Amino acid sequence: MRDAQPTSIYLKDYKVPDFLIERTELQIHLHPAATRVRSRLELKRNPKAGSSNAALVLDGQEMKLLSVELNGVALAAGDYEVTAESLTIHKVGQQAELITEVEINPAANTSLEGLYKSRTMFCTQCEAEGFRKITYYLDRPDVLSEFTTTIVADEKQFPVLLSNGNLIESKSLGDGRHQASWHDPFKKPAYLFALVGGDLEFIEDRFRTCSGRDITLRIYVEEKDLDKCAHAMDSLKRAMRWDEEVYGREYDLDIFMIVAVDDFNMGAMENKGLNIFNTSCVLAKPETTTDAGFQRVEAVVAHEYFHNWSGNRVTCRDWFQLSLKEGFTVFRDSEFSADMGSRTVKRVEDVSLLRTLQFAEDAGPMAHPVRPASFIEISNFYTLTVYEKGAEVVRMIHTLIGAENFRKGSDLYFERHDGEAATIENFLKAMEDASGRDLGQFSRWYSQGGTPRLEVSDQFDQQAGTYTLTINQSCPDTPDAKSADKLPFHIPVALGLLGDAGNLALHQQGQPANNDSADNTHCVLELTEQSQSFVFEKLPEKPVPVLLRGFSAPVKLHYPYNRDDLTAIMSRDSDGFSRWDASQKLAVAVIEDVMTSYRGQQQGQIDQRLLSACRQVLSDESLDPAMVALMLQLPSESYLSEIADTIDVEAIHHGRLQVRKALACELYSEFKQAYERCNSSEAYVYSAAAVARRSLKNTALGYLLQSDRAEAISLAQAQFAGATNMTDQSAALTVLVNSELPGAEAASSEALASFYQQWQHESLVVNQWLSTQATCALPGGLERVQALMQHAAFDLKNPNKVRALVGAFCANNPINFHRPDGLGYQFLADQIIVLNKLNPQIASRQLTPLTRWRKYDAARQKLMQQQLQRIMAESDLSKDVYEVVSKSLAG
Ligand code: B3K
Ligand code: ZN
Repeated sequence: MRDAQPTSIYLKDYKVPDFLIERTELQIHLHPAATRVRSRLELKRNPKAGSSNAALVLDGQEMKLLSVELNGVALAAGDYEVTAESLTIHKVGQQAELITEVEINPAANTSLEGLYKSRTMFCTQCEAEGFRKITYYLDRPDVLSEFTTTIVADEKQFPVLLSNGNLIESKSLGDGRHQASWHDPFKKPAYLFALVGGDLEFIEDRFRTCSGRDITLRIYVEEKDLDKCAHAMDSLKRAMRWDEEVYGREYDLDIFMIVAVDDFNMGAMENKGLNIFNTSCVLAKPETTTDAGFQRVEAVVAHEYFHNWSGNRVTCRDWFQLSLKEGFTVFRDSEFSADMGSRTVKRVEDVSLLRTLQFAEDAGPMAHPVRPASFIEISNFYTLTVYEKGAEVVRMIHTLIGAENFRKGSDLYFERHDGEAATIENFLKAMEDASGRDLGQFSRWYSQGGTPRLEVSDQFDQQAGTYTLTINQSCPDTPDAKSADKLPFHIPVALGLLGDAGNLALHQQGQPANNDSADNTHCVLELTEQSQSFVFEKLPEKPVPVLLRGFSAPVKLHYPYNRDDLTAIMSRDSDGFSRWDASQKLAVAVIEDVMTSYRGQQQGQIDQRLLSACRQVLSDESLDPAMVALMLQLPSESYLSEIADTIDVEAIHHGRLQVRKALACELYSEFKQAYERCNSSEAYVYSAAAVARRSLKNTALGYLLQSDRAEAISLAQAQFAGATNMTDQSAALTVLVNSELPGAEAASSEALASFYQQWQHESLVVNQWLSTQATCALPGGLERVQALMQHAAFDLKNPNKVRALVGAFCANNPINFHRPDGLGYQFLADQIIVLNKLNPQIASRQLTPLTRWRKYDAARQKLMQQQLQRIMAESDLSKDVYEVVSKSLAG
């Protein structure tokens, strides 16, 4: 919490540290309210620092300093200076040994940053700046040290004591306490430190690395969760193998541990050798976990494991470089998931997320470049831009230089910077050196914020058989720069041309013919100018351009497709992503028709082309059922809001719903058939094929319940009652809860009660139950959520519960959250004000929906601003909340 106006930190002010810490020895006596931390640091002056007599300034917060000893001499109070955020010692020589002792209070730590209690165990979260709540330290990622950690605790209450690296000693102290010592041979910054103490059980497995070393793998959980670890363990082994095969990366310690904790601010954390996970990202079994949950576990386990190289062995010089590890690692985990399941499905999921949420971030008041130039609170910059857009930027490098050069570049990067704290320039340089390509212009993707916009026009010369595409690029204003001051990006635009019978051969003027390539119907144009034309020759007919195949760049592309063009792409293009994208564009156009009628208080007509395209997709049994499901799912209200200039909450909700209902009624028997075709009684397996079938089945069920046939209710009830896995059970619950059919209300209440009765002891399943109700779009949403806030199952101190109820309601229930009287906004502000004191990171995250006020009508804008101002007037605002609220209100 702050005492003065928080200040910004700038990338341009980066300075190397004055001191380095060669070795760090910690002795930690765990006690809920009074943990003692003794730290022994071997310091030396940094030869690269300018000053040779600078004072030693250590970061430290929220702790009681008990003693300071420098080179064997206890310091008197006058020899050092302590503030709320630092410990300064003025006279320090070339080398020094510093011993400090502090006392901290983990039980009172509700921010879940530093050392804290989750249920009965102790655990830590240090990234980005949590280590400074454990001891005084140079808490910055470019100070890498060799850590030895001894943990002392009550033997009965905390039989398991873990830290990074290898266990070097473990013994009983004979007085009811025991201790364990861990040594991590790899130098690391403090943000990768971890400690766990608790009454935990584990499952164990082994992995033999490519060079023949045997690694012990353990997943630690509370005893009740031991039956939910197998999927994470399998995922871990697959990720380890994949990283060897695809990146040549081998694991380096003798043991790799994962610990599951229930109170966690995000998904998981890549601490060296000791990953700490939110239970939601590690526990999975068919009865309690949906397919989406299984997928998330696989992806997050892989992501954190991949950080061992992209993040830990090569770390970041400063927090502005965050995307160096996060963008790259998201790209790595997303390729891993693509290889494990369906590549096209994974691409569609990633692009949907990016276009819905990252594009909205890019257009909002917190927009920032992939490498921000400044921040007030770094925790606010673990964003979709740094992660997902950062991954798209790495993907574009992969597209531009090709898979082989990309691998050479990553090898070079890891080899050059192993054991170092690197920058984004270092990464780009390795890619340039490996490929011989100049990425100078490309690097603007890291420094210019906002989503570029491409305007495409075309011209066909029938006689000459030439087709000219002209692409103009621009990028809107963002807080970092005005549109006019932004320089053109280097943008790969993947392309195909579609003729009446399929994809046409491409002969690009001025380019060598690519006759020997396996596919001469696909190419990647490189846009580098503000406006550029590309000419294709020898075309027998005017083609439909299929632009941005595979979503080759994170941009908004505008081309005047007509609806027949879109149905042609949907049915004939060779790129699965583009077929899906065309289906979404068509659906958007049709929903927009209905929205226009809704505004004019007329009954809208649904364009028959959408109905017949959906009918065709539904009946084509040769298609991957997962893709069929994705093509049938209408664009979400959040996506429709993102692409709107001004968000018309009611028109979007009712327009989309009307199209959904029309499809449900008109295609009832097709949906029913698809449902039956995909409904199997075989035991649950988690495989791409089985997930795909369940996805289509449950998408079909969703439509059936939006039809006018009351019989659909018994279908959902039967699925709910007979389900042997959570995917089917929760899908049935969700469709019942959202149905307006006669009889649905009673069926829904009954199902909700029985679901809770069945699963009340499974916290993660209860979260699902909370979310399902929080996102129910029927009238009365706020009242339902307010009642659930009082339910025994809810706990404002647990981030998963907050996300499941408050987060789901405010972000994913627009028609109820944005009710015209503003009570939804007031509700959110009430929660933020309480959370600001309990857990600033969670408070600031939950704020997002209010920050988007500029996109709404005048009346809503005013109501949202009022709530932001109300939060701003609170005393004791955390830096996290202050930054987001002040930036949202500014300008
Ligand atoms: N690196 C962590 C995120 C830490 C967030 C700190 N506020 C998890 C991840 O991206 O893998
Ligand atoms: Zn990460």
